[in-house]
Amino acid sequence: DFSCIYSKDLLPALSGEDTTKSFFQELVNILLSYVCKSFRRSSKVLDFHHPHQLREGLEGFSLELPDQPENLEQLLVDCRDTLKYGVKTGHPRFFNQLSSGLDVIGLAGEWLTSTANTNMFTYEVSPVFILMEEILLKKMQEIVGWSEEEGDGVFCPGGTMSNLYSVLLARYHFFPEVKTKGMTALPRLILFTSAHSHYSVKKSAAVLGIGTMRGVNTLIMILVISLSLSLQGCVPFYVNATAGTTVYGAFDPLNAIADICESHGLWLHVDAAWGGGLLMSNLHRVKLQGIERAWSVTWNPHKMMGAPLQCSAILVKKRGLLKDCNQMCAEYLFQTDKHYDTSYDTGDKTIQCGRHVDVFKLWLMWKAKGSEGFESQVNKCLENAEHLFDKLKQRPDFELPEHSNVCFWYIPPSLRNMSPGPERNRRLHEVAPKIKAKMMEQGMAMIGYQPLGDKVNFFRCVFSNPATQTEDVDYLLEEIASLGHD
Ligand code: ABU
Repeated sequence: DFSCIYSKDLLPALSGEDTTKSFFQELVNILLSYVCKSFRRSSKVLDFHHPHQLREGLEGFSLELPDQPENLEQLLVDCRDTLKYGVKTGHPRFFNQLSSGLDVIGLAGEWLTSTANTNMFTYEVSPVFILMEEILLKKMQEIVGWSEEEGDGVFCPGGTMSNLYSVLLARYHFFPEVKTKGMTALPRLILFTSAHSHYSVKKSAAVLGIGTMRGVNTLIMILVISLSLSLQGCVPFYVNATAGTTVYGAFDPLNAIADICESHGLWLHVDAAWGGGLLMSNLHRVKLQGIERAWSVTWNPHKMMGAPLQCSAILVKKRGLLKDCNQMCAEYLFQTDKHYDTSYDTGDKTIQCGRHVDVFKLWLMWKAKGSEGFESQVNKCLENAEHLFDKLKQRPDFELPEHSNVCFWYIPPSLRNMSPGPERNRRLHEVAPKIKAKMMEQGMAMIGYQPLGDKVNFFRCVFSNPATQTEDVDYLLEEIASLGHD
């Protein structure tokens, strides 16, 4: 009974050890019950409530902050309720995001990381994690195909930050004076990315004061635009190619883009945040052929490799560039007269100061599965995608464009005999959001949708959850068809 016990009774309180242990035992029971429930197909993916309902407080679950301390019984109830009203992203029928699944070893790693509660800036406070980061980065660089002498990198808070690093480093590589003189010392810079690339590339250009970019649909456009811009006094310097676009899962032809970048002296970045996981698979890595020619690569193990959020790496071919570009030599942290090899004080390579430990969970997962385990996991995700694709092709009530994320429309009976045109598109645009709303109210599965270019709202089904089986894919289709039937 924790109703008369308060946080002040826990460690560091004198004789708080036993109470602390009991409190954690109870909390672990709550977490374990949630973990088991997350994998149970009979349990809901979510118990949806509108923001105002959650805000007002449900069944005694209040989000308001008190002036007086609450007892530990109440805190445990709050923990249970927090999980209850959240979304079970590890559920086999959660298809909503590129990052999904609940890897038990990864979770254990995350728990340990939080317990250690340290900071990744210096070796003196993070000796083991700093070395683990070095070893993981080396391994990933080797898998990308860089030589022993090449390669540097850092784990970042997400793919957007990794992409930001790539633009920052490319700019510094060509114009090191930017660090001290700023953008006014530079000519007008131009970067290229395809229309389907992740919006973070555009955001990076805005954040870094470049403020301009061209969306290019074909390779030849890079060539043509690049030449014409050079004539106008602008300096093209960077091309982002995507290996696994966010919506379609499409792969840019990396070798062809690398040829153009080489002939024009442009920095080639490959955003493999989503598709990077395929590098683990001998069967599927062919889609990323040419990635070894990139100057930088974004790769998010929290996507297809199933590491718990967050786990994203920026890999940089040129050693030393990260440090030269970002180091500020703060003397209170990065003293040069320490008694160990201070090249391991890697924090000054980053644009952050404090940095969360994102590496331990991935390191532990790699130990637990081996590279081969990741390969099977990735292959399984692709098999699920193929299964869905085959099923959709056999059904008259679904239509799909051809892409490697499985994107499709459900066609309700009332639209099946309508000829293509604006009216059909207008009505089809409303179908996916309506089905998703019903799906969320019901809570048994979850999938995302979006419009793109000239295409009206369509579903995007992504596979990164190793718990998902073909029966879950079949369930999803039936669920959509039954919710969408008019
Ligand atoms: N940063 C891209 C994540 C997008 C998604 O999960 O749908």
